[in-house]
Order: sequence, then C-alpha cells, then structure tokens
Amino acid sequence: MHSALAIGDRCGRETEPGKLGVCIRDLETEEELQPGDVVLLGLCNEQGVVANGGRPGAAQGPKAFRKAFFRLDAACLGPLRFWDAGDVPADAPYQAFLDAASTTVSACVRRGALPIVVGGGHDCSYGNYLGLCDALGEAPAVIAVDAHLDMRPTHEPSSGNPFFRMLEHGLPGGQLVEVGLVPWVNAQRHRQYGEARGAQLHFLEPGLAWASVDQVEQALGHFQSQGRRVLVTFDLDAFEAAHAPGVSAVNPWGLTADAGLAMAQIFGACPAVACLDLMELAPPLDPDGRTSRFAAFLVAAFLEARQRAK
Ligand SMILES: [Mn+2]
Repeated sequence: MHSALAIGDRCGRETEPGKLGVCIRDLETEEELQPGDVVLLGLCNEQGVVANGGRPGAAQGPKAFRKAFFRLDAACLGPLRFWDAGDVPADAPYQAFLDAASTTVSACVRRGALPIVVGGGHDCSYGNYLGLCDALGEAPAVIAVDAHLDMRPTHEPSSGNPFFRMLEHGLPGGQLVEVGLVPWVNAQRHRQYGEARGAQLHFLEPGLAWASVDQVEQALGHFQSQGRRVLVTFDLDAFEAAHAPGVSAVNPWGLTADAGLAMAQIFGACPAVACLDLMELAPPLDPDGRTSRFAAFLVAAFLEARQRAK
C-alpha cells in the first residue's frame, strides 16, 4: 500500500478555542489512521464542469468549504478524530484527481476510517467509487443526491458522467439509487439507459420534495440489510438556489436545506456508509458564502449523527 496521503495545500486553521479548525490534524501517512477516524480530502477540479459546458468555479470549492467548516463549533465532532489529507490542486492532471480520490478513499476504508471528499466536479466521484471497490473487493452501493442523472455516455472528463462510468465499470444497476432528480433537466435517453440498467431513479414531484428523505432512508436500510457498504454522493445542485446558489447548474426548484440536513443525519447514523462526498461547490458563484456554509452544515450534521450513533 502507498502512504502518499499528504496531498498538498491545507489552508490556515482557526485558532479560536472551541472551533472545529483547532481540532483538525494534518494527515501525513495512513499509518496514523484508526478505526472511526474521519479524513477530509479536497479535489480542486473543474475540468469536467468546463468540458460539460458548465460555469467554472468548482476548483475553489475545497478551500471555501474548509473556511466555512473550520469556523463551526467543534461539539459536532465529539470524540471523533478528524484528519485533513489536503487538496489535489487545480493544475493537477485530470487522472491525478481520480487517482488521489481512489487511493485516499481505499486507504481510509481499509483502516476503518471514513473519508469525506469535497469537490470539485461531480465526475471525480468516480474516483471515490473506485477507491471503495478497491478497499471492499466489490462494488459498493451508491446513493446519489443530485438534480441530474449524470449518465452522459462518455469516459472523457465531464461533470455529467460519474454514474455512467460507475455502471460501465460494473456497478450493478440495483446498487444505484438517485434522489432529487429534476425531470426537465435530464435527457430521456439517459433516463432510459439508467432504467435499463436497473438503477432506482427518484424524480422530484411538486409538493412532494420531502419524499426524497424517505427514499434515502429506505434505500440505505435496504443496502444495510444486504450487508453492503455505501458511497453517499451529494451534488449540491440538488438543492434550491435559495439554499445553494453556488453551483454550476443553479436549481430554482429542488431539495431544501432542511431535507438535506435530515438526509445527512440519516447517513451519519448508519455504519454502512463508507464514504461521503460533497461535489460541485463553486465559490465564485456564491458571493455571500451561503453554499459553503450549507455544505459545512451538511458535514456537521453528518458527523454529529455519527458520533451519537457510536
Ligand atoms: Mn452531478
């Protein structure tokens, strides 16, 4: 196994007592990890967003996430040990993002630690998936919270392809659940592809947005009862612009912050969850920092539920 987990940039820490930032440790090698630890990795990638015709900005997501997250009160962490593995910088070659995601996720999971990956284009979630395949010796289940199917049929960098790549790699369709899908922004041919593969695709309906929380809970319970570990991937564009404007594909109608936090608690309390990612955070499109703060709240809610469940 590699011990090359110290990736690069880590932004400045808070020094104010009681803030999360003072509780974070820099991760140098995977030998430092113990079961139950949590590891943050940033992927400063927007190549796939740009290639897909989206608005750039996601390369700055990890830095803005850290700033917002480290300002929060540390109580949500409880006894959990939280490590920072740093960022893969924006000028890295495309494959370096997938490789770093895969290597870090695999190393963490092998040691019983939980990786939390912040991006960056959603295409990089494919690297998290590969890391879980490596560590588990089989494909994980995947629960995606996203406005989009992301089943664009290409293996080139594209923020619209992570679930296509996972399915083509061998992820059984029955192990993929997508919630928060917006009907009018997805191509019928992508929907037909996903359905033909057997993926469970939950499209939003007006007035029934909270159903997504129940869908998440049912899917997670199902996978847990099968003994499967789960990759949870949030595309922040699943959330309404009122709560998450700082994304490439701004969403006027989607999940609320409240529903997202309820999902984060459900995921956090479930030991089957092996990896959490939060993707598509684009700070240049987020002038008042709302989306970064919301992403930080999602992780705080997740961690709080996790430490309470222990
Ligand atoms: Mn997506």
